[in-house]
Amino acid sequence: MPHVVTDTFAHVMLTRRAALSGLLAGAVAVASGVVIAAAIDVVSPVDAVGSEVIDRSPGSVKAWAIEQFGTSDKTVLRLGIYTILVIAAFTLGALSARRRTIGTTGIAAFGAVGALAALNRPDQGLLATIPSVLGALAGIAVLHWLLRLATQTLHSAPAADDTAPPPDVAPFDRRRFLIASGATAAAAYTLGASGIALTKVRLNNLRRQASRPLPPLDRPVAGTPTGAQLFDETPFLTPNSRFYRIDTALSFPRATLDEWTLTIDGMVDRPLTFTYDDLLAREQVERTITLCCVSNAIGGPLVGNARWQGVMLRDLLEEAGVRPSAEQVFSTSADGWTSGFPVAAALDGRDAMVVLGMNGETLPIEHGFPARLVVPGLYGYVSATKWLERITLTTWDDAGYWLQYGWAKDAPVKTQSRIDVPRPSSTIEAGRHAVAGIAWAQHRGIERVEVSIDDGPWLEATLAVDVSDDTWRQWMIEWDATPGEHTIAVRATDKDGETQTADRADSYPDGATGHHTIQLTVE
Ligand SMILES: Nc1nc2c(c(=O)[nH]1)N[C@H]1C(S)=C(S)[C@@H](COP(=O)(O)O)O[C@H]1N2
Ligand SMILES: [Mo]
Repeated sequence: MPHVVTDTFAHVMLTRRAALSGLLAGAVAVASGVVIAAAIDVVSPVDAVGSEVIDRSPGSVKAWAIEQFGTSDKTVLRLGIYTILVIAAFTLGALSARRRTIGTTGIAAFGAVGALAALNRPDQGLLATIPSVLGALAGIAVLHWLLRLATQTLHSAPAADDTAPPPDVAPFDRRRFLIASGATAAAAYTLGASGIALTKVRLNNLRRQASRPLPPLDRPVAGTPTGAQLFDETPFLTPNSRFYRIDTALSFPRATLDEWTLTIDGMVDRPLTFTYDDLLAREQVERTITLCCVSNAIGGPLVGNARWQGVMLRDLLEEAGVRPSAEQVFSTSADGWTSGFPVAAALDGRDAMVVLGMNGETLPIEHGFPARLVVPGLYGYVSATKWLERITLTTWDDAGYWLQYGWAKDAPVKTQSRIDVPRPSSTIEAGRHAVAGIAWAQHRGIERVEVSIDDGPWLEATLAVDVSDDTWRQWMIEWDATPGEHTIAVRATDKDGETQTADRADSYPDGATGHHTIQLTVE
């Protein structure tokens, strides 16, 4: 029955063309969304969905993603979303070979998801649904157009005269379909590339604003004080480009300097609002403070040390007049992220700051331009709000972003230490070697660091100059390495006399514990 074979073959070919049509329609939809979003300066549908995924996924998943992928977590998320979109577009296209409504409904559903996600973002409005809606419409139109060209009448074999194609269905024209597909791919590519280019323009505009130099300091701090740097691998001051970045923002919040203000409100006598220039006009101070992430695994990279320039938070709070009933300093970012810490931490004399500059430069966008908070001794998730817009004095009834996922309300940083040299799992030559690293216990300070080799006695390491209780301290010890496999462990003691516990705990819910331990081979 050659007829049936032809039919089946024709069906397979049709399904393939339909799948390709779906893929191309999906590409046009997504690329249109990106370019329209960039043109009208709203969040792109993919980023909106990504942000919703971040906010809606369980706390354990989020913590896992940060621990697994660290600062690449966003790239991984985007790749995930694009993979799902490709598979969905392909499948919807293939299914549309038989029923067009499947493709129409499918693309419309994706458009609806994008629109709802955008609408749900704290800093976005109705306008943000337009890229999803127009993108979906473009996708549906392209899908129908390509499917019409892809359709081959199955019984167009010359013998079957009585099943000749109905007059409105032209026989399949391979050349036309290929040209149309190629043109669609080119269009999707052009749209996507324009979207990326427009997004870059926006980013460059932001960067230009963030490159405005800060006023000079009366008393700048010494960059790296003599004796603070014991080894080269980890600089005492982490350059901005190497400073870890952790946040939930897929694209930078849309704030321009002329519109930006910082408001202090809630349980205060006088609510205050500052413009960027207001803050710059105030006395500028600079402090070196180590910032770390609660998600940092033992030995992990989510810690950095920088010189922060800005104004003291307590000065602003005193001007506003904090009411005695206020319990929490609750802050909100331009993208709706929140954090909060006890009022005491802002007023107990520690250098809690509204930060405008980092390591002598205007605060980079990645780290919170125009302004952010930095509070020595507290993890970033309860205190270090970037793209800061509002500081509200309130009670504990308000819960910051991560508290909703079960992370601790009370989050002082835990005393930690890390071995940076030699590298874990490396192979080194027998002989004398420096074992070195960093230790931090912000607001309490580092008193002592000890190293144990192959579970031997704890040997006291040499400490770098004590710059301040709020900064990390480098440490170093000489080791006569003998051939074989070795284990090196480190532990620190803070100035309260508290020594790091050996008990291993995950970072959830208030920071990891345990001794950083490395294995290496000596030849
Ligand atoms: N707006 C905003 N601020 C934020 C976050 C965020 O997700 N959004 N993450 C916090 C967390 S968890 C940490 S550890 C620090 C990290 O600051 P950095 O990226 O400048 O290193 O920023 C804090 N500030
Ligand atoms: Mo964090």
